[in-house]
Amino acid sequence: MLRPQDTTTRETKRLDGMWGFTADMDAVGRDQCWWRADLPGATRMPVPSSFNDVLVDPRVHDHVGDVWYQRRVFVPRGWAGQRVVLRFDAATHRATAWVGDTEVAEHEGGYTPFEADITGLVPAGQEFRLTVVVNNELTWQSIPPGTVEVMPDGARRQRQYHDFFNYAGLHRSVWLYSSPGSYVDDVTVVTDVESGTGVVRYTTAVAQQGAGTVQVELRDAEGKTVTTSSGNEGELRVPDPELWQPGRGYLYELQIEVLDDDTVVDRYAVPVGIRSVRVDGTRFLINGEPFYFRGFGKHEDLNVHGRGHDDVAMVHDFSLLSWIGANSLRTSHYPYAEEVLDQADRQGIVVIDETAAVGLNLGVGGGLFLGGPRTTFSEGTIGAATQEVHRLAIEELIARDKNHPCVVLWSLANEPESHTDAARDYFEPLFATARQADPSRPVGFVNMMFALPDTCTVTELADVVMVNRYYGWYVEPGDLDAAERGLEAELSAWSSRHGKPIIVTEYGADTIAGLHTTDGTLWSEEYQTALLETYHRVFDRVDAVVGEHVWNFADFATGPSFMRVDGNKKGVFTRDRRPKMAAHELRRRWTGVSSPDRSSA
Ligand code: BDP
Repeated sequence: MLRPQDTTTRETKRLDGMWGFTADMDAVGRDQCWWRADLPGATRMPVPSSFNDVLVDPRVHDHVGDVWYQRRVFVPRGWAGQRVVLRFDAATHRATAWVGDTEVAEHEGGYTPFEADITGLVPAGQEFRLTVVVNNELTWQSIPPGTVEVMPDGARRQRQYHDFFNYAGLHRSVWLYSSPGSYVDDVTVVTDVESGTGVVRYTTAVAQQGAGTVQVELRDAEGKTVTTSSGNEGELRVPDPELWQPGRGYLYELQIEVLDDDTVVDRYAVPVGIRSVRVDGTRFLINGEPFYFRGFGKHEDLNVHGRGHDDVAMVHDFSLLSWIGANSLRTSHYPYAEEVLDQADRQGIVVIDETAAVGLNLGVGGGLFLGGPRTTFSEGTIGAATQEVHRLAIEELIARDKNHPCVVLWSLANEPESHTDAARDYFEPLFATARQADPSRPVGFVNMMFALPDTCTVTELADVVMVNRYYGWYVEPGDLDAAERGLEAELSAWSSRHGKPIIVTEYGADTIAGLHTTDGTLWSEEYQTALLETYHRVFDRVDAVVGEHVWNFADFATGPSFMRVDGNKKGVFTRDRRPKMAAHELRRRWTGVSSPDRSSA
């Protein structure tokens, strides 16, 4: 799905800012048709944001169910005769929207966009009441899964199988945009490098094209025309191209025009990074060169904002990535805002793009927290309905992110159960879905320690091995010698058994910033640093390891748990982005620079 864009034929209007907001504590809003009038008891709520931490009200913070958003919107006078579209970048985890009294959109999944063509519902120059109900419940039919428990006093409590707070709301921008009636509906760009020549294959879908023709023009970063072509699909060849490379996000722009005779009916532009991605034995190649992933699993998580997108915080995080020498990140554990991928495209940060399928593993959450293990894959738990939601989520993710050069690998799930035949049955069709939606990128999933090289039933389907390992923390806590032995033995086994590149997608230790000890005890900054060093020694000895992503970039909020002290503290930065000692160690390893470095100050 294409992002809204201002061009000579299109206009956008962001509907961000203050909205009316009511948490539907008694679950009566749908029956009482709250979209038909002003919301009862509405307070003001900023969009984008998670609603949970904005108001100081534990009932809102922990609310399970519906919340309602409402505002008035003007359709600009100048949009008469245009197609008018309402678009939500994300509503977590599902939403229904009404324009006036008319339902216009319904969407499942908290991290991918959806839109509604509302042309004709409201004439240009007039206003309308926009109402959205957002629901945050996690069930066996949602990604991620969960269960809602009703307490004796009627209170509803969310049970979940993942380790981050269940933030919800309108997390990203809401838009009204115009386009002509005949418009570019979709563009797919796949690039390659063949004997030094850049190849840009494009396919366009034009809605109501009629007799119109498509003209494309590839421009370089200075805006100079490189080459042109016509037709709904084609191949452009760029001799001696500036490649998109890790650390150097060079972008061309593919300008697409729908022409009716000589008149430009619609115009849309897609940034294009020319690069190739391939897996060859145990190597991960970008532009034919072995690539080594250095970076983090992150979260979209910030004090007060929750998971609400914020450009200021995003640019700062990318600046920290560059300071520390990271070249990549994983969008753990859900698709991030498109602004993040744009920034990564421009900064040359390589991205492992993950779906929201986290917690498909009842042996962990179930065994530890819910009174006895349950069967993960079954019709009463994660079954055919979940799989269908998961399948759609994969398709929506790829449809949204397919044109970003930064994305080099799809991650279909984080730490699902993957040592059973049922897991294999569940995942096989999903890998097929991903490969069909995008034959150009490798596909994988993130493995958890319960499925080892000889027992994992899903790795065979993947192009790379991605593993999260916690030797020295959850396993052999405090014993880094044992951790070193265990990790090396296991990574060597993955390498010899599967012969695929290995990315260690999580490793780390909870660390209270400011806790220092002489003997490097658990939770201290010394222990986090020593643990990372231990892992790095092993990575440097196992050839098939092609990447290290520390868990986590920054401390982040979680649900209540006796294992968490005000959230997960495995951040290399604190939640307000101050470096712990380990940040300096990583910077030394990844850039060769010892900090603090004030040489340019
Ligand atoms: C891994 C999960 C991650 C957790 C991490 C941890 O993938 O979401 O936050 O463990 O426990 O199992 O810190």
